[in-house]
Amino acid sequence: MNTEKSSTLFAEAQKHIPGGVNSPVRAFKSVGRDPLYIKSAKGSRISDVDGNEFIDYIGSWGPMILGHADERVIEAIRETALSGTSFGASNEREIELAILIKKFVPSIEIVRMVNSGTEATMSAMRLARGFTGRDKIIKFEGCYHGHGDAFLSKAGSGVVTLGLPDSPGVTKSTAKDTLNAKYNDIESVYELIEQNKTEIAAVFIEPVGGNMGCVPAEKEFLGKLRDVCTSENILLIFDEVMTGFRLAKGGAQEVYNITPDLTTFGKIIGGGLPVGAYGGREEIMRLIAPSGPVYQAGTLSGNPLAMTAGLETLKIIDETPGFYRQLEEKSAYLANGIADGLKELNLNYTSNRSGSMYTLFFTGKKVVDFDTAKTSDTQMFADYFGAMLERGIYLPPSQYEACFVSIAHSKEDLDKTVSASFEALKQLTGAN
Ligand code: KE4
Repeated sequence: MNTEKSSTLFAEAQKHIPGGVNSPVRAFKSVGRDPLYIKSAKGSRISDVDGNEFIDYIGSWGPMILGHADERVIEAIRETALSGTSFGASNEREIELAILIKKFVPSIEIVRMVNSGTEATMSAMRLARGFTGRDKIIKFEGCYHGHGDAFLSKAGSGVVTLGLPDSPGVTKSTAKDTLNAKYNDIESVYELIEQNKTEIAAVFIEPVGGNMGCVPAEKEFLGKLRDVCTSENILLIFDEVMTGFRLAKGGAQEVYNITPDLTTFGKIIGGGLPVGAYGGREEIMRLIAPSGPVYQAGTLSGNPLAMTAGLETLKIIDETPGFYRQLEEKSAYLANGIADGLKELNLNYTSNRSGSMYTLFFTGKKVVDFDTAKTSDTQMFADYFGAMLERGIYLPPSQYEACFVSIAHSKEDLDKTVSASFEALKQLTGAN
């Protein structure tokens, strides 16, 4: 496969941009290749500057649940842009999107728009500290909540992909207020609460982990987490930046039927433009300025262009009969097809799936947390990534990321992916 233009661009980019990229995990570092430069995308397909076309399972890391460049979303953005992109003043689309988010996610009584998932989690953390008067937070090893200082300890996504120890630049005083528990291990949470009695403001969790690869929370674990947060007056915050509007209309909290106190969103609610949001119980959200003393602000928050893209995306989801059933059927078809190939080749690699989030782990262990995810053979993953790319399948360039299936992925796409996976694994393992 010719990727000369991408490599030339990457060499140039490295003269001007840190590592040549504006987000680390895009650098393809852990898969030992130069990143591809993408020229265009449509539906399930993405094309690079060398004219190679791929079936895309990154989907901009989650936002493109409708597939790329959905005509209805593009038309809505185009039309809105003609009337201005950002006013730094209120516009009615902010109200429409807030109402639609509340319709989809009943636990949201009040919601604030921001411009990224990182902003959403940082703001939710400040709010939790303001509401409880407590300083510490519990997060889980392997979860990633954006690059806010407090969250960059034992984090997933690009942090673990690049093998970075907890990031330099985070002060000791900040780090001491972040406690790490083990995912799916309620005893590790009880222990931290016991050791830090009445000092913990919130527990942050990805209800389905997507940043150590796809690792769903066990229902009993999440239920016990809810109970202990309630009894200890600790806010339970679901980081649904990735799972929100992906796993169900109401996200993971609908799938698990568990109500958090606050929820953070991103990705899909921006429809491909930069948007994040956080929201939840009115008595908590009312503390946010200007209705309360906890300050948070943003020049482009709620801008009409981004609101339009998110609104149009959620409206299409809302108006498409059986949207999530179709997504589930496509995702199950893909995962089962790949699993059948593993069986036929007598390979005991494991995989996890939650709705349209899926990861094939190159380990024989059941992956239930960060430690078991890290038993994966990342070199084998890198080889598989390359073999799939050569066969026209564009996977997230890290063992510790999730694949995303969109409603635009056709049966032909899925069949091509399943056979590419079988051929790639056969080639790499020499299995018959
Ligand atoms: P952003 O600031 O990247 O919009 O969102 C941060 C974030 C927060 N919470 C969760 C659960 C997330 O998955 C993310 C961001 N996800 C990664 C992909 N694993 C973004 C990709 C990237 O860093 O380039």
